[in-house]
Amino acid sequence: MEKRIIEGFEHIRYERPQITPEEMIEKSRDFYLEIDRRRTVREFDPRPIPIEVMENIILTAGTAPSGAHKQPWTFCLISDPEIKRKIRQAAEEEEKISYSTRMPDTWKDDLKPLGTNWEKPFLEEAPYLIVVFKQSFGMENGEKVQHYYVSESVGIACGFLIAAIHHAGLVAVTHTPSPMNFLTKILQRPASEKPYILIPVGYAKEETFVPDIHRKPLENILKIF
Ligand code: IYR
Repeated sequence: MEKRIIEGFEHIRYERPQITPEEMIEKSRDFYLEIDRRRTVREFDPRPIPIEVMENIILTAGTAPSGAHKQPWTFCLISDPEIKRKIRQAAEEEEKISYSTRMPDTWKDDLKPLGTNWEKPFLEEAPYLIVVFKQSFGMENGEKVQHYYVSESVGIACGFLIAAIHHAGLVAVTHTPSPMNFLTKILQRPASEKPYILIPVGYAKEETFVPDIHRKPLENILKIF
């Protein structure tokens, strides 16, 4: 492999993809059309999924760019029914309070088209839960390691994760019970990590309906200069 030393650090040659503008148009469109079929699904088929699929999905998330390449994320993969039960119980306790007293009516009105409520059966029904933790700082050989742009980095990794789940033929719901510090306790994560998002993953239930919602058209999301 061709190497070069830049400011004292070894760099390796980047092999750029060989692709024509025509191929680029086709590939970018195919990718868009595939990603556009993704829908958030809250109802799962209990059919098991090979763990290798889940490992590949998490490897994909781990390819995301991150501040100073610190990779400030931990993905907890849960299939243990007892842990899922504990997570559901704790999440529903918080959500019950949120829906009844914490969330203003305007927020609940915005959620009506999606049909959500405090009940979260998917936390037990999905074959896997992925709980993503963001690492405020790292620990290496007992030493604190500074992390940068932690929320941005973990958010990008979650985007990759959600795309990988869809690409594997599975569905997910991005769930953010609030507050979610109960996840730190149940999963016994260190104080350097904060729960970021909880993503149940599985096959969609055979007969599933999703809200009839639409994406903003290009002219509403793109300004060309
Ligand atoms: N966390 C709650 C409420 C909720 C909030 C938003 I913003 C959503 O897009 C969906 C749900 C829940 O999970 O029900």
